[in-house]
Amino acid sequence: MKFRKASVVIVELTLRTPFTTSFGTSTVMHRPFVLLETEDGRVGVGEVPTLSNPAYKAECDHPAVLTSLREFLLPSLVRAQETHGGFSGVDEVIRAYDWVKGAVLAKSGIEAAMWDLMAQEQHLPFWKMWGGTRTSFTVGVSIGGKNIEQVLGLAENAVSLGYQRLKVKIWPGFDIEPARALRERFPDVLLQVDANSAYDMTNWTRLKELDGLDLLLIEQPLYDDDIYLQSLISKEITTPICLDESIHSLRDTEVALALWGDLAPERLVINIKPPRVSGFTEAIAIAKRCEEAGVRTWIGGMLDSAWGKASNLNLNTLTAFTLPGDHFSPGGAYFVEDITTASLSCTNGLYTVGPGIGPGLEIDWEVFNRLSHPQFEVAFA
Ligand code: OSB
Ligand code: MG
Repeated sequence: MKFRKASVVIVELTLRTPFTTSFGTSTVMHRPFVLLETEDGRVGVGEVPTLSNPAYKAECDHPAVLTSLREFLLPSLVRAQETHGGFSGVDEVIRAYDWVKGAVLAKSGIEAAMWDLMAQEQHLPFWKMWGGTRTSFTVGVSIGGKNIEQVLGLAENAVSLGYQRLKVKIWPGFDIEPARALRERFPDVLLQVDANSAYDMTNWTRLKELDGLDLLLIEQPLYDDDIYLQSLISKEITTPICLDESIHSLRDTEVALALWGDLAPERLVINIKPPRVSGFTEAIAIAKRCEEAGVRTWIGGMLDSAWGKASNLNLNTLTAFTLPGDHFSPGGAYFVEDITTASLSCTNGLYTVGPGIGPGLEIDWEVFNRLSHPQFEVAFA
């Protein structure tokens, strides 16, 4: 495959329901999309699910992603094409920019665009390319509310639509009460909480009060860059700890497996977000390694557009991803207007993949272009 041009645009997506986490409330997302154009005129699309600033973690903001793409990643692709004449597949694309440290979200946008081109060339849905077999599976919702009433309202709506798995955002002072209220209201639902690293070594012990509420897991209680301290507190709290922010690669996963040791199958869970681990290739490698170690995993979301969500849902067909992921908004569609011709839908909390090429949905170019702010283009020789 030979490229003619890469362009990066920012698509402005407005959330239907504002989303609150320990690091703030999001309403409008400015999303870089990588458009890779081949010499024969096909276009591959990759979303980079950025947030408005680096409060979730480093380099997840759009200014950082744009810089990495413009200054380092896309120029590396241009040089690799000059040297090798083209790319035979996704692995060769990854190899072109592998020398860049970090920039996991930015890298994932290029990889996703390349997967889209490969899918178009092979006329296959992602799930078939990835060897998925489970065509129907349970999906969950992530609730980021400002107060108990709002959380209960969003949960009520999700459960009435048939969702059987809820995740709720917590932070110091807004933790035990919302979790207890949800558990009392929904005794049988799969319930988990996400702290987005809002606790530290002085106040985490408060979370021990969550043991007894039969939670599936506590996501990222401590520091975004820590694995070790979370492995220590995991020995003192019976609810499993799930790592999100601190896992970027298979190597990070190996560190967690080693630190949890024999406790890993029972006490460790990994949230695998493809963009946070540089792309689908690494996401699959992590899931398979965890499956081998008997450790549970699931696919997290980043309030992605329907394009990104549909791609992640294809990944869910691999049985190595054992728990339901974050894929649906409790308030209905995530965005006032999304960029695909059809919206994502599921029945009774179950999603079924279809025969559609790539993610299984198509870009609505009228909406995409109308919501896009062009940023830059990189020409290939
Ligand atoms: O920590 O999982 C997170 C959204 C933005 C940033 C971080 C996180 C989230 C979510 C996922 O909770 C929400 C979703 O995409 O459904
Ligand atoms: Mg999380």
